[in-house]
Amino acid sequence: MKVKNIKLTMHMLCPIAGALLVSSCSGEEKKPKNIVFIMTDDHSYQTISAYGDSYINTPNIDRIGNEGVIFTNSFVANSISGPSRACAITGKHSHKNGYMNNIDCTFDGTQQTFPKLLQQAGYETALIGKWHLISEPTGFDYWNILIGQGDYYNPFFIENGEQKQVEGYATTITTDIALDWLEHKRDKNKPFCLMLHHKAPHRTWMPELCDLGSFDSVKLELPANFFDKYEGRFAASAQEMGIFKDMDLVYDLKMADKENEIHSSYLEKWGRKLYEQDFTPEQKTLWDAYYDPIIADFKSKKLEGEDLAVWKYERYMRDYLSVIKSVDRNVGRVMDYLEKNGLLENTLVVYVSDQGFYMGEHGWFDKRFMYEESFRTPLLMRLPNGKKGKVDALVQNIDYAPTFLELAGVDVPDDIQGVSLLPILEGKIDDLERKSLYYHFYEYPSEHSVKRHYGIRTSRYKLVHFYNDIDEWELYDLQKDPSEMNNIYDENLPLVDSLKNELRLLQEAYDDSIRFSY
Ligand code: SGN
Ligand code: CA
Repeated sequence: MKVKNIKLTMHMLCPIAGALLVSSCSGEEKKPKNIVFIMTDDHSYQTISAYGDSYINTPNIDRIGNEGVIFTNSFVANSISGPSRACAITGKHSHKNGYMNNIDCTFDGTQQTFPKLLQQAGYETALIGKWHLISEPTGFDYWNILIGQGDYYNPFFIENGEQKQVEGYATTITTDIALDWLEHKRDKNKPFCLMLHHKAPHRTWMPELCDLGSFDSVKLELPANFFDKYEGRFAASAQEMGIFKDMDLVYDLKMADKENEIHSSYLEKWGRKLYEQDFTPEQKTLWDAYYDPIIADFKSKKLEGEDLAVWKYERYMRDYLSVIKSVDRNVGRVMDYLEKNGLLENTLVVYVSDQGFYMGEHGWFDKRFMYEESFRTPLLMRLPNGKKGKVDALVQNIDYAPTFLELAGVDVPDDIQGVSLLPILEGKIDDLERKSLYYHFYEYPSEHSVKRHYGIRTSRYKLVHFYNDIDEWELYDLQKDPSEMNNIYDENLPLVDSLKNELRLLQEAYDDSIRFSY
């Protein structure tokens, strides 16, 4: 057992300390200026009830949106973890912040970021949880980060440079550390910016022990395009992120039978990675008590073809939803803390994911594509005494940085490419002047084989160019075809020219040097 004897015990939360902070503030200081920026990893908007027709009830995440703004058209600039995070903290597209992919990039920590600018303006800044930008975090008074992707169970953290293993479950531990920082570690005389960034619900979707089986009796309906044949969409047909063909029975779906009879494509590559998970004996007993009967039942069924595909989809969904249950519960703990300590009235609370995720649409898991499920990301922002309701404006993750800076009264540097959402949050405007969004994904060749592509999305249309080892264009009318099944690029619509023209203008405006003649 490698688990070190380090346990984080949450101290009794003291409501009085926080209350003092607010009551000692002058009127001016009472204006909202703290920032709690919660980010999850791969959380789909399809699994947040504030976004409507959801697979799961998420009352605590919903609360942020119900008491604030639910952005219904929120997108990323590059749908993959490190790059998305780099866009968020710099307010710039990938080609400007230099972190284009998760494979061979290291974030240049000397560059301008919003935490640094806030820190220079007198903020106390903290980063807790997933970081994933390789270089050591800069611009934080306190940081306590997971190593790489981090583990769900008994994860290693690096606290201001010192490595420690903490017993327990990542989402709960990350929240414990954040609450501990809020209560005991920060300088309470300063405004603060807390980046609370969870590992969950990233692959391999390992639920917290208390949540195992929570969704086993829920009826799940396959997305209408689960058996997509990718006609007219070459890049989509070339991917390796299919639930049926690429999701691994042992590695992803935990069917690690003790008889070692279930074999899968990943076994050679990864070994029985799940068994290598650093469980404590107590954790392992509870884990096996849940999965062993499922493994036995699965083996007895001898499923094949479509039946196997549906079984994999359902197992994936049940695990994923159980992981979200813990995320939501822990968001509730943060909201309760802020409320009990009088901090909700002067804190902007933000809930986002680093990108969206496929819940079986097109037959997939994972992200990367500029298709809606992964290009979109949930965004809920609660500004005290601010606007409440849904906002349809096209917003992007490069907008968080200028929003936070404007809230803090810091001048937004000219080289930031995003736009502040503060006027929307304050109810001063309903829309931005921006009429289209730019996207660029670079991580190919790589895991899941999603080709390099860039594109433009307006409120109605999406034009995408897949390049590098292919040269394919796709065009969708999102009003008529929201699931993006029908590529109308070859219909020679006059629309193509105007969208290409707008795409060119965006590439010029954002100064993206990848410009093809089109
Ligand atoms: C890991 C996962 C991939 C995932 C990437 C990027 N494989 O490599 O499935 O697409 O992370 O995810 S795993 O076998 O290690 O789980 S990201 O959210 O961090 O960008
Ligand atoms: Ca991610």
